[in-house]
Amino acid sequence: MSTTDSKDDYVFPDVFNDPERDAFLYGTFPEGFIWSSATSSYQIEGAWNEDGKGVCNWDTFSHTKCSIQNGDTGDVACDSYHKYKEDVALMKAMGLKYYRFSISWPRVLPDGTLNNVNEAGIAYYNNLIDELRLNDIIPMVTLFHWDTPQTLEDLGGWDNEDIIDRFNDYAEICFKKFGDRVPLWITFNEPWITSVKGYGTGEFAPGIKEIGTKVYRVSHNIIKAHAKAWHTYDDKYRKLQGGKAGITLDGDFAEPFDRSNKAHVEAAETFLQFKFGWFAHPIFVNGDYPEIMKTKIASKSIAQGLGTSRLPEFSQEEKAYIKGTSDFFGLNAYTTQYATDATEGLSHPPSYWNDPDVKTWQDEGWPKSGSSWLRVVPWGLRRLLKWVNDRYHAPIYITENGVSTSDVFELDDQLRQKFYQAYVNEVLKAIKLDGVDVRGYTAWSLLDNFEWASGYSERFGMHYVDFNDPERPRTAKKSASLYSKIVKENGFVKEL
Ligand code: GBH
Repeated sequence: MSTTDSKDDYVFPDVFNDPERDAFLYGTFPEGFIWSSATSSYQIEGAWNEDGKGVCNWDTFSHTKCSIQNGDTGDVACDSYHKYKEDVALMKAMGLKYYRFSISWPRVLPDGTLNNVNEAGIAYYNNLIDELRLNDIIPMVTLFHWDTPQTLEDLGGWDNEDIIDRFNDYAEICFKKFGDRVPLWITFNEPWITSVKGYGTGEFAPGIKEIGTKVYRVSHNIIKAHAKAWHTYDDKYRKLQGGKAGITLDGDFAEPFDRSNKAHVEAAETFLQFKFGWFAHPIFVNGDYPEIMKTKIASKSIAQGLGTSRLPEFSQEEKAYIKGTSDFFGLNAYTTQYATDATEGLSHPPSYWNDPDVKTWQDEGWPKSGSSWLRVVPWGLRRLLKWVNDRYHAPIYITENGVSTSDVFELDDQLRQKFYQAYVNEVLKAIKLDGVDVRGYTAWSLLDNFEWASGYSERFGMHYVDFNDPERPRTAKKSASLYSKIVKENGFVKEL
């Protein structure tokens, strides 16, 4: 059998029928391309109350009845707090060059402040980093992947602007303690989620439902906290440590349903501005929100009888301080939506969902995964990369990309193998054919883990984890060897 045939198996010929767009591209990635896989603290560590760790918002949320599917919690998760050496060995076996993990803020600072530094927490991350370096794996570290110290959540969390200084203190202690061995820092993972799911829909911790108002204030504070931490790195650590610091944003790509319809094209753009632009425009462009957000939210707020816009404003000084505070664009990408214009009008109470006047949906024909929101659309990633590149002109690190299956024991994970083959190939096309500056790719996830409100019912791992076994054994799925082959070949080499 020729390899062309076997590659064809991976490009979903059954559902995607644009031969030019979906054709497989052979070739290799630029020299030094970063190949990585990712996890996050609450999703894998467990040891929720061990060795002096403080309580986080997700401990509280998952211990509250009916928040998480099947009553699951991250109390033990993958037990990576005790099994990190095994995790590193799995990456080593795959030939991965980088590992993206996150630090649990309350494991380092149990009450969220410098008043109490947990040496055992610092030791844990030192050990993990040293184990990685010993195995020639470079750490890419996220400071905030959604686990806020409960003490700070109790004071209003991200809706209380005091948290900006607390976050800066936390970021600085991490730079100080770990920065000699960490060349890449990510301040926030997907602030959109913290804001919209945490304080808007209430699906995620802390479970607050103020989707039209608080979400805008929360994001405002996160943007300022990000900028402050970046300046701290830039002013005090960059010269010494020589690393980079940036932010990771998430979002689905929005494809105009009909590209020849101007209203659809504008709607897709508006959707992307409300999703990425909300954070990326201030940070990468001019220190301020996208015009379309400012106009829409202000006019709706006034019509809703509010005296001022629900979208807060940055002062001139803040704009200058925020602009240019990311050394790269961290991108988490999973899926795509179709978009058209829609007249949502005014809602009472006001809502982030209605503010853009856009309707989105997914094509029923796109392959499903184990998550209701995630349909497999490889070509959307290439378009998204181009969209980000054209607007923000920063080197792009894909900090997450992956697919879920439902909770079944499956080692020959066909869907995930196809997914990685096809999506990574779209990244290659973005680089080679569109000239997009992509520097790295990160697979989500190394391990099956605690999938937030879905608990353990959705599995994203390249390694199967048995959550019923107290030892939490890990077993490689076939996707691990497929991804490992891509990494070793630095792309897709045609075998003759
Ligand atoms: C990432 O977020 C997380 O960083 C990671 O921790 C997580 O495990 C992983 O992905 C897999 O979920 O239809 O409006 O409800 C995922 C990003 C998930 C983006 C769900 C938007 C649905 C939006 N997203 N999502 S909505």
